[in-house]
Amino acid sequence: MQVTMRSENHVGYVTLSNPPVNAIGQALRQGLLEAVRWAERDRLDRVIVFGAGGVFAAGADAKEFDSPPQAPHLPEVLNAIDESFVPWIAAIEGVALGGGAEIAMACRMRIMAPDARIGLPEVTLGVIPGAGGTARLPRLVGLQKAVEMITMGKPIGAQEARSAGLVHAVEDDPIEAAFMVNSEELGCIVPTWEFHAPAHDPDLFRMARENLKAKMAGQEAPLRALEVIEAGLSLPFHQALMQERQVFLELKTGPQAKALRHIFFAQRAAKAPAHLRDLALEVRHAVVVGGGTMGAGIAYALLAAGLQVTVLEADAAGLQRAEDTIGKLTEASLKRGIIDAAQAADQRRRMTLSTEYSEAASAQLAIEAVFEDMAVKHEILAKLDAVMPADAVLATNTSYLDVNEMAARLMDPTRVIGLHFFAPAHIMKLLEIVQGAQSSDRAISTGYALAKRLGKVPVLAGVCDGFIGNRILARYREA
Ligand code: 3H9
Repeated sequence: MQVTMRSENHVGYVTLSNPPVNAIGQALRQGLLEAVRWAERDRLDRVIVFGAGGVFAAGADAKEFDSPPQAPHLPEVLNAIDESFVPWIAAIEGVALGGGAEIAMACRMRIMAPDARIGLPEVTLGVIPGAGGTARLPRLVGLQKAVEMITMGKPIGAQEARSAGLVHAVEDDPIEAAFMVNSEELGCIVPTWEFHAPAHDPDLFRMARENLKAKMAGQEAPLRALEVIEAGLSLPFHQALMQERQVFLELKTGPQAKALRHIFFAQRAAKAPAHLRDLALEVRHAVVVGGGTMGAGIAYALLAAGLQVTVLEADAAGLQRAEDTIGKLTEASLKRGIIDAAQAADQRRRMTLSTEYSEAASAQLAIEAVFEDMAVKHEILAKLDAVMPADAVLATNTSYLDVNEMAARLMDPTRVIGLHFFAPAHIMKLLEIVQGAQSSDRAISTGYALAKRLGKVPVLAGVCDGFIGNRILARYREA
């Protein structure tokens, strides 16, 4: 059962349960519709809907998008919630994305946990919201915010959602808070579909259109979403929903949505295989050898992920260059608002720059990122091998050299892997994990865990010239 219901003192508790992220497929839609009828039949005072496993719902089950839609469809289920005489309250933990956010918006009230996120990321899958998102969100937060959230697809945090008027409260325990809501207050809240649509603002749409053409060039869904929001403003609510649904269904089977879905599932499929998941060494302190462009970028990525980082360089000039480059990356993050001053100070506190290999003695991972010279790599790995704990992982960021040859001279070649970053290392998503002939499962697993911690997409490569990314690049250049 993907939707479970229970009631206590006339309060209904409806749990969405489709692990791991409560994706909304046919069974969940059916269960929700039955829950609406159950709550009405039992004349409950309110229904509190929440997700199992600390996640509200990650949206429609994108695995269903290749098949014809099966009833009941999400828009009709959500209309039933919105129009019900029993008020529903969404208690949001984890994420409420896409159809998950649309469920929440069809409820009379929304309460979010402080670390939860809500949003309509449909455009990132090449579609637009298909269950009322383009009609309900502008009614709740106004045009500007709705256009931004729907066309850019970026979820927002609880405080921002509260300021925007998308949620009514931010509480540590949203289910308990939903139980505590005063019945009279709840009874006074108008169903979302009865809210007035905001007034049309042609300038806002013109500017948004220009912005999208520049920022999301070539992508169909963001511009179609904009059209649908605009057209919906002058339509009665249920007609706005119908035109939205039509565009959603059209885009869903189109080539852009198919390609973006393929990328989404391919990236998830690239994570650690089951037999490697629990073997990783816990990395708290990492060493980066070489503070050039690549090394500094790697060091910054590790700092941004909360690790203690030591950068080793050959001499004082190298140290100065590394410090300057990392400093510039910090400044850029500060300027773009990715981190605040306190976080920048914390990153600086966690960084050490040194010429002494003894600084690596307490680290669990070292990544060498010096220039491509086998003799230099041998020397560095030997020095690390001598000072680091026996179970520490030694990684090379080489782009072309033979990882097996590097491992062969060490006392324990099983602890050597390649961790091939792409420039700029703190931004590019791909991380190639290069498996040597003798690399241990533990070392490979540590590579996967690091990729997850850094928010990167890991891809396992064998030892060969250029691994995967650079081989693709070579063919591309040839063509
Ligand atoms: C939509 O909602 C349309 C509606 O408007 C209209 C409908 C009518 N479907 O990423 P993870 C799987 S469009 C199916 O590794 P995390 C994922 O494949 C949707 N499966 O975890 C993986 O499976 P496996 C709009 C999904 O903690 C597992 O869950 N929503 C979906 O790093 C764990 O995922 C979105 O675009 C899905 N929608 O991140 C949100 N989502 O274990 C897309 C996840 O077999 N999802 N799975 O490899 C995300 O952004 C992230 O998955 C999330 C969790 C942040 C939720």
